[in-house]
This record gives sequence, C-alpha cells and structure tokens, in this order.
Amino acid sequence: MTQLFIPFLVLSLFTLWKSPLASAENVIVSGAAWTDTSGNLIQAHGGGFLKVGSTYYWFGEDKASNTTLFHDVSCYTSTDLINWTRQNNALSPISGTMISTSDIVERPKVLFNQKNAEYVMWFHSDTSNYGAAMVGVATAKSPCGPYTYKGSWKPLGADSRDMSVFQDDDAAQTSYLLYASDNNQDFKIAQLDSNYYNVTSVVSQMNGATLEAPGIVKRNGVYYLIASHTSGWAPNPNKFFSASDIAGPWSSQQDIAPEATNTYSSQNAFDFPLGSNAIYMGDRWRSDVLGVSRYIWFPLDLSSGSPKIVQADVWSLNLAAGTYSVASGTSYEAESGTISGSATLLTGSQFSGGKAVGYLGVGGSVTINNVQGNGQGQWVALYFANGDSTYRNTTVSVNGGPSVVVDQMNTGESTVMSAPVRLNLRSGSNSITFSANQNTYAADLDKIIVYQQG
Ligand SMILES: [Ca+2]
Repeated sequence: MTQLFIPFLVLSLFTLWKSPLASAENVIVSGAAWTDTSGNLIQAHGGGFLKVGSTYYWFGEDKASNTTLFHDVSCYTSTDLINWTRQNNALSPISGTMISTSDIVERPKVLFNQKNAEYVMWFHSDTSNYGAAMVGVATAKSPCGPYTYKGSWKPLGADSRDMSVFQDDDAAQTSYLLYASDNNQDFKIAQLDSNYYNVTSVVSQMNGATLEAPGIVKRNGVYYLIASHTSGWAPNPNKFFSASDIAGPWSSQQDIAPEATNTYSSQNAFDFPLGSNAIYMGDRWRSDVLGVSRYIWFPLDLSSGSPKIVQADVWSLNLAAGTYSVASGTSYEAESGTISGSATLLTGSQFSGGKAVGYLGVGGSVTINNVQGNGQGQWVALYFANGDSTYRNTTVSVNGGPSVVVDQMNTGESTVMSAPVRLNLRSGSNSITFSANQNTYAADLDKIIVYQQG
C-alpha cells in the first residue's frame, strides 16, 4: 500500500461506517457493510453457525483490531439469519496459553453434543507464524458460553490449519473434523469421539488436495464438501466434492462458481442447509484491513446434484419454507450516461452491451441520468472491472449531493463483478454521478442495477 492510498482508504471506511442504518433488514446484500442491531460492523469472520430451537447463532473471529492475532470469538443471535444481535463473547484470550492475544484462533465452529447436553467449540489454534498447526477445543453449557478452554493439540499428531466440523444426521449424531493437514498438502476427515472432545481416526484422506476453508452440507443423503484451495488471503475458485459416504470415495473437484470470479471474490466459511439447497457463507478477506472484510452469502443451488452459487445482489429467505428469492432490478448502462473529462468509452465482450466507461477519477466522471427511484432508500449494485491486484474505489453522488465512496475489489480486467451501495434516490428521476472529485482511478464501470428494496 502506498502512502498516497491511506488517506483515501480512511475516507472510504469512514463513509461506509456512516451509512444510514435501517431498523430491520429483510434482504441479504453480500459485500455491503453488515451491521448488528446496535449499528456496529458484524465481527464474525471465518464463521460457524448453529441453530438451537428457533434461534440462529453465528460464531466468528472478531477482527476489529485489524490483526490476525486473537481478539475474541464473538457470538451473535438472530431469528431470521439477517438481523443479528451481538451477545457476550464466546471465547476470550487467556494469557500463558495457546489462546493468548499473541496467538491465532480462527474458524470457530460449534456443535451441540446431545449425550452431554454440552456445546463444544472447535477452532484452528496456532502461533502467530502459523507454525503450531493445531486444533483447539472449548466447551459450554449454553450456546454463547462463555466457553471453557480445554486445550490445543495436533489431531492424531498431525498438522491441522483451516478446519471445520460436520455433524451427521444419524441417531448418535456422529461428528467429524474436516482439516487441512500435513503442511496444507493433504485434506483429512476424522471422526470425533462421542464427547466431541477429540478425534479418534481419519476416515477419509485426500493426498495432495491442498484444500482450505472446508465445509460439508448433506442433502438427500449426499455429502457435499465445499473448500477453497490455498492462495493466502486472496480468493480462488472454490470447489465441491460429493460422496454418498463421508469416508468417500469423493468425486473429482468441480467449480461452484465461474472460475474467473474466484468464487465472487470470496472464500468458503460455512455451508448452511436451506430446504433441499444450502446457503454459501463466505468471507471476502481484506488482508490490509481485516476488520472490514465483507461477508459474501449466496444461495447454493443443489438441485442438479452439482452445487452452484446463485449470484444475487439482493435476495431474501423464507426459512419456514426453506426457500430463497432473488430480487430483480432495473439496469442502466454506464455507456449510456454523460461522460465527462478524461473518462473514456471502453469496448469489450465482458461488458454488458459490449461497452463500459473507463479512466474514471483523476478528472474523469460519468453521470447516469433518469434513474428511477422510490424515495425510500434502496440498494444499487455497481458492476465494474478492476484489473489491478488491489482495491480501487469510486465516489457516488446522487443529484449533485454529497459523495459516498464504494470500495471496488480486484476482479481481473476481463471479469465484471458487482459491489452494492445503499442510496437515497428520490421518487421518480435521479442523476447519479460516479468518480467525480476523486484523485485516484476508479474501476471501469459497466452498468448499475437499481433494486426496489432498501
Ligand atoms: Ca455496459
């Protein structure tokens, strides 16, 4: 990161934190700044989910301090998977142990052990240089705990870094640890003992698979393993494997999203059952400011037997029915707008209508006119291409009003992806100006889609 970039980044974060908050959300908008019911950014990265009665629990890494080092495992509750209330921290640092503030605690996942009527948390436990490669276990009598730390160790004496757990639907609720082992080269699935305190034996092993960020969802008797490959904090094309037995054999890997999108710039964290389908819950890690890493959730369509992410800017859930609904919006092409200054029309087959507007910022801007609004605040998705290896961002001004800044992740030059912004459009016609008054280049703007929901 250059020195020049820092002031603009700060402005960008400040603007997002100041975004207007609705009292209750009813849609999922991936990539937006998700806030809890107190208005604070949700800090639950690398998350794990659990349903107890009618309450959903979300456990995750609190990365508000923008470091990889352990801060807290947070616990949030919701009845709709959309509006989340922060509860007490589930797990907090203990000095002199493997979960001190100079250690690593990642990917916390919680199982309920019915035999002991106990909640058992498993997590990746490591030293600050990721050299220890252990699992940690903690237990509690209530879902949010606080949990009592039991220890960290190498399962069956071997490495474990990125991991998850899976509870099967048999009467004994047999559960498994899923983990990247042997210096992240081999992927293993090991059965837990009846207390869920340790593993007993490896039931499946994929040598040389180099998988990370695993999760398993089982629907109609088929196990679907979702995982990324290894590329640090940068996203890669996450894959699925399927099997009729958790011990395998597992199918060869296949994509869950178009490869060029790198899983819509995200990494798997959890895969939550939804009717006969599932919800893909991922992280869009931002390694330079980890605490503003975004959550990327999409429907995971299992109807074909091959899990596919359904890209959706704005979507909603019917949890009782186990269904989802993807909102449709109105598209406006950037190239149909008024192009000003040094901004330039671009041509390319990756763009909607074959065109986009580039060289935005540093004196170039584009104004899209006659955008129909509803006067109630609504989501607008910006579709853009950013060929840099780092984020860009764009200013957005409605009807000549003050600018907000939208971060634009790297997408690759030939791939168009979207990022959302909530705008207060007036009822009827609006003009939206992009990239005026900014001294850095924004991504190339292809189009915007305006949704009715806010
Ligand atoms: Ca276009």
